[in-house]
Amino acid sequence: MADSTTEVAQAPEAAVLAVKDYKSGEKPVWCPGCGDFGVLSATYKALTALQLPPDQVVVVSGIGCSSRTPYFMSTYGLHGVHGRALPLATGVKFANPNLTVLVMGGDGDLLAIGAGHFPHAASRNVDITCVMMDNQTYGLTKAQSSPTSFIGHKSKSTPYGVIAKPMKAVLYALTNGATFVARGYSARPNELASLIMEGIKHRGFSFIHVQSPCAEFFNTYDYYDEHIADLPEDWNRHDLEAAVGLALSEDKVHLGIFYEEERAIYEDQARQFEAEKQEFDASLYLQRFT
Ligand SMILES: Cc1ncc(C[n+]2csc(CCOP(=O)(O)OP(=O)(O)O)c2C)c(N)n1
Ligand code: SF4
Repeated sequence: MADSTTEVAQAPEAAVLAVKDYKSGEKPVWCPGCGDFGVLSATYKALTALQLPPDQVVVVSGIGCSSRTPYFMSTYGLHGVHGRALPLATGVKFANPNLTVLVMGGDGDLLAIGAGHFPHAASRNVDITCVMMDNQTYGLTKAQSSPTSFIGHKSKSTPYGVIAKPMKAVLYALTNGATFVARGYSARPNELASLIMEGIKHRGFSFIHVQSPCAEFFNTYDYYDEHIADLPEDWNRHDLEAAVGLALSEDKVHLGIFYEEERAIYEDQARQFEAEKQEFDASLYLQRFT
């Protein structure tokens, strides 16, 4: 019988996961040039860099072109109800805190119908990573304006142009208690991959705002190629006031990590009461109503 040294020497090396291991085999149904291709590619790269087993990852989405992302990944996926990706993901993470949980969806899904859920996921600091593909329109339903559309933007739902001030996604995340806030651009998938990777590694609610143009209905590539700027090299990502100030006033569209903070995560805090929990006796409970 071989001794233990020989056994160790002969043990097969752990398999290395490659980008192909995160692909489901379903070809994305997005239009040619859609920014969401860049986001998907960046997500594959981030998961590969972290070597996360696909069966330990859950991608949760709502409804929209961007929310189709789970179909194209070999991880677990949950294509849920419009606007409800964050509460669904919170439930998944609570049920099994060992999983890596991503929320992937659009500006319509997360900032219009889903905007009421966003602050609560952020302030609770649930350990999930939310990647918002912001194309400033509703792509799936064919080009209505969204909460992030520019003032004056003419669409089927705003034929005279948008008159509402656009929501600032980064500011919304910062002021509601997100503990990791970053912005990327779908046309820079390598940088975006690093941001997603950092977001996943961060313990707490990570929000990654991605400018991801809709090539079909609102092609903003030229605009973003011109307006994108990196955060200053000496940017202090632990200064909340500076991050809020920049997000409020920026005339460029800054890329990088705006803010990061360590704070207790909700699922840990909630579990501290587990020792005190008692078996639930339904008959005793029902007696209260007899
Ligand atoms: C309750 C409900 N209301 C409205 C819709 C219609 N609807 C489907 S997707 C969508 C918006 C999608 O926009 P966004 O999240 O920005 O995704 P995109 O398609 O642009 O990626 C809307 C309004 C729906 N499916 N369910
Ligand atoms: S409609 Fe727009 S968002 Fe939807 S797949 Fe086409 S380019 Fe992408």
